[in-house]
Amino acid sequence: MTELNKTAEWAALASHWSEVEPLQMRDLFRENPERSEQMSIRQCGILLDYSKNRATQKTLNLLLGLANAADVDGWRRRMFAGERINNTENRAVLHVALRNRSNRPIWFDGEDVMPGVNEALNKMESFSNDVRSGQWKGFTGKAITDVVNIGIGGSNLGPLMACEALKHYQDPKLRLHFVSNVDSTHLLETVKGLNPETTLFIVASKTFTTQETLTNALTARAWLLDTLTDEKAVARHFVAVSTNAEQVTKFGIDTDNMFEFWDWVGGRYSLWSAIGLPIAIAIGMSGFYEMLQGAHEMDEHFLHADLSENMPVIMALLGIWYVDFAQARTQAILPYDQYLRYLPDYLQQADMESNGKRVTRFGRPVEYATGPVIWGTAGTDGQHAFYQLIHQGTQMIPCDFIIPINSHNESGDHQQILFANCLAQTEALMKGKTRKEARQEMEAAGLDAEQIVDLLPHKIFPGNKPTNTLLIDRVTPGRLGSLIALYEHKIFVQGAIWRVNSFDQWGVELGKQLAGVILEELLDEEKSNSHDASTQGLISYYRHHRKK
Ligand code: G6Q
Repeated sequence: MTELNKTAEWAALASHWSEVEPLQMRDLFRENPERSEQMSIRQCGILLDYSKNRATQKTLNLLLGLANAADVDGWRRRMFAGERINNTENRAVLHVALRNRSNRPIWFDGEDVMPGVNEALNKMESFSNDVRSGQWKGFTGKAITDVVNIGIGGSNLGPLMACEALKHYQDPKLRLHFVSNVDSTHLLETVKGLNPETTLFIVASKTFTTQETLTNALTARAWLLDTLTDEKAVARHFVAVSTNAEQVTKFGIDTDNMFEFWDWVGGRYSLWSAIGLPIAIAIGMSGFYEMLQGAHEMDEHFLHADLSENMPVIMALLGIWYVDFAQARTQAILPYDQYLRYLPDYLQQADMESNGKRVTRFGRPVEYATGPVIWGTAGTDGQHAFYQLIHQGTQMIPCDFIIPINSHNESGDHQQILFANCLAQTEALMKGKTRKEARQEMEAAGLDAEQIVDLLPHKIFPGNKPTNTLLIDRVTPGRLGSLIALYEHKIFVQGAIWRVNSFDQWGVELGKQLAGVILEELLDEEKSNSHDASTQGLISYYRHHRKK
């Protein structure tokens, strides 16, 4: 198979970049009044305006040629058909089944997975209803007031992000907390002030072997028993979400209190499964179903729409355009909504763990850049911090601006100000400020000729900075579902084109192994001193100062 960067499609794009590089977006808009209309897609309650990109129709055609050559159509069909496309773990990738609200059969190894999916949803429904209504009682007969999710990575970021995003729909009497870091401060600061009699812990771990989660869960158990003293209390205050019944039992949680999912659900794609239990408890199962429905609508769009009108595909292709042909190394996710403040963190994991890969799925080193660094923050805060570098730094940083038109917390003119800021940024990033405009502005402000000469280079904005703008009506469970599914499929398409396996995470597994080795040596001085001088020195320093 020809290396990706040796294909005709790749070569055409590489030479096309030299045609596009000198073009100014402000000229493209002037020359084509239809540009915004032509470069927008409306789907699943999301308007994607991708016209502020350094791309022409020819660019899109060439990118679509690359997608066709990579058989993106075949890959999307194979994923939905339950093929084992996660080849290094020999697993299918079927998070789409978890939100398959059409309930049409989805086959894996000759078996329809939908009855199992529905059964798991029913169990979540009945449990979340019981907790919300107060029917589920703690050991001393009191209703639950606080739910603490203990999990990390994919078993934390999804429910954390979604519970924050959908806070408006929560009953304030039932509080949700998330503990992920193995630093005891995280757990102990979280339980400070909580009443063990009314606290429920959800231990969320796909493997149920993750050191951080199990350590936190054991400490939480001890905290509970410190007050409730009777081991039997654990059954009323601990539930587990996992694929590993054996380890759950070993930990001491009854499998009746276990919510199952399957190895064909990747950790970072698992908030649609029982890992979403905190979301169901927070907003109710009807809200959770709405979120699944929103994601399902995006799945249908992704699976059936022509690639040229396909929202995730277009976003994926533009991403590849910048990473591989314009050498952009990072991408910013900028949600203009406080409720979406954890979305950049969530997408950071989704994208970087999926496409942060250096070999193809066949094990050959890639000869081109793959996943970019994903980062960002919510609202106007970033404008007063890092936007400087986006406007006038030396790197190209493509940005996604995501904003709802309506706020759940309308108050005075806040929402208009927020919206105006968002659009003003995308416009300024595209247009920039020319020498002439900067000069005129300073003249109008009454600066003298000498000051103008000195300041002019600093006041020029090159513009031509690429952005996507995504508008939604409001942050609802349904729209959140569509938005997350949009990014999941974008990541999938990029992985398909880059020929990487987007569904394994050997780098994460490495961390899990390494910590175990050093831990033993920290605890036991007799253990081998087989590290490099730096690591060994740091271990000795630690031992010495811990003793003191
Ligand atoms: C996600 C990754 C990783 C994983 C955590 C927690 O795709 O695999 O972030 O979710 O390491 O793993 P457990 O759920 O098994 O505890």
